[in-house]
Amino acid sequence: MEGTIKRHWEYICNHNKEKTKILGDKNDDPICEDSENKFDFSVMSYNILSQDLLEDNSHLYKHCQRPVLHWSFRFPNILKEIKHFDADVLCLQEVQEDHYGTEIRPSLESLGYHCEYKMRTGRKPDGCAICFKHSKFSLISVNPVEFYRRDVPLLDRDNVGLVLLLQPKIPSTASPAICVANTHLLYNPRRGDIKLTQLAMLLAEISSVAHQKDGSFCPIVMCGDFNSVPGSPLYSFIKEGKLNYEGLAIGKVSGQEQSSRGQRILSIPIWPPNLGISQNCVYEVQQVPKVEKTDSDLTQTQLDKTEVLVTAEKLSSKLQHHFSLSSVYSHYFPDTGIPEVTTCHSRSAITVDYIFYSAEKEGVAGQPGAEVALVGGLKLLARLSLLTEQDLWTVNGLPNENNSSDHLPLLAKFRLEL
Ligand code: KL2
Repeated sequence: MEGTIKRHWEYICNHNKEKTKILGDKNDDPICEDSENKFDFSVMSYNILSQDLLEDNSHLYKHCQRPVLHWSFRFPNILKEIKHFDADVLCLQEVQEDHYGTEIRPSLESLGYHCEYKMRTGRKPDGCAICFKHSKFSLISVNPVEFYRRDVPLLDRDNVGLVLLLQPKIPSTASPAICVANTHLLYNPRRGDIKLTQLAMLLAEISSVAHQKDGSFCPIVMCGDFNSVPGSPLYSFIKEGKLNYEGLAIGKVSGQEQSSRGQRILSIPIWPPNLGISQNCVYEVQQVPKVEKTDSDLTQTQLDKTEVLVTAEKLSSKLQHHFSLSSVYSHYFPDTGIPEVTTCHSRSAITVDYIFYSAEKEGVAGQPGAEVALVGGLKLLARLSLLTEQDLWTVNGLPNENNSSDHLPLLAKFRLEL
């Protein structure tokens, strides 16, 4: 058809390297490609553009021909795309509740998906969905996350996340569960303080869901629209597992906009202690000061000392998390250095959508006393190539006749070695 744009599968060349077996001495175990001891699955992350948000922000879609903006035109296209790619897991954002109930969920169910949904709080029309193929997984747990907190003034926005724990269906072999998270972080380019706190809340929930009995984490896939660009402090925090935000302006966190005129510097700490999330992005167990005597026996001076200690501990401008996460995409075309884009409309063409995953690592896992907690590894097999802004303007930007959101779907194929 005229105006269609081709995306191809990129197979990731993995010059791998003998796998380090941690358990036992089964060195006679053949490590071959067609081994039975694997579980392959594919994941799509797709912001499908809620119709209400499209209509509220109609200035962003002036470049579009009117008919392509109707939901009755867009939804069949989106469904066709989902059906065509046939991913085992779908992480969808901007899923409008009324459309979810009447069309999206029934359609996906008839394609063999089990669907879970978390609507945004407040009066927001949309939410995040995670759908998975019955044939591939069974559901262990559903864990919605609300980033709105009545008791934390900073957290006055209605964004949400959703974390599922899924059990791969494999004959005869035991498999760890897989933790799949989906979110759509706050858009406001100036409020990096809120974005980082929302991310910390999602990471804390993932920690709690992915945590296994032996203290390690099961494999993790974290998808979504993070409203932050590659290389930004928020993005780097996800990938590096640490961030020193001292002196960082709140408008610089996401990298969506250049100017940080008149912007506040992030406070230390970013979120208050009553959120119950540590600087390591895990839920805090209620900390009781370790004192021999009961509270009533303490003098005021002793209490002051305790407080000072607790405060000193918390006055660090460093964030951490325990996962080692890789991005499915590399965000630039290797030959030209031109950026990939995941969203394109009249005001911007940038990457804000990601599929992050806990990558298989050689040698590190199982080292006694390793600093980083053990995270189950996935191998990236392939990804569906993204496009440049220029590619997209040759088909009139987004949405267009064939691509019915202002975002592109991201797709990855993973392997879990058992
Ligand atoms: O970046 V987005 O689009 O995933 O494509 O996330 C938000 C924005 C989404 C949910 O809040 O609505 C879009 N200017 C541009 N886009 C906006 C604005 C705005 N002022 N407000 C919301 N969105």
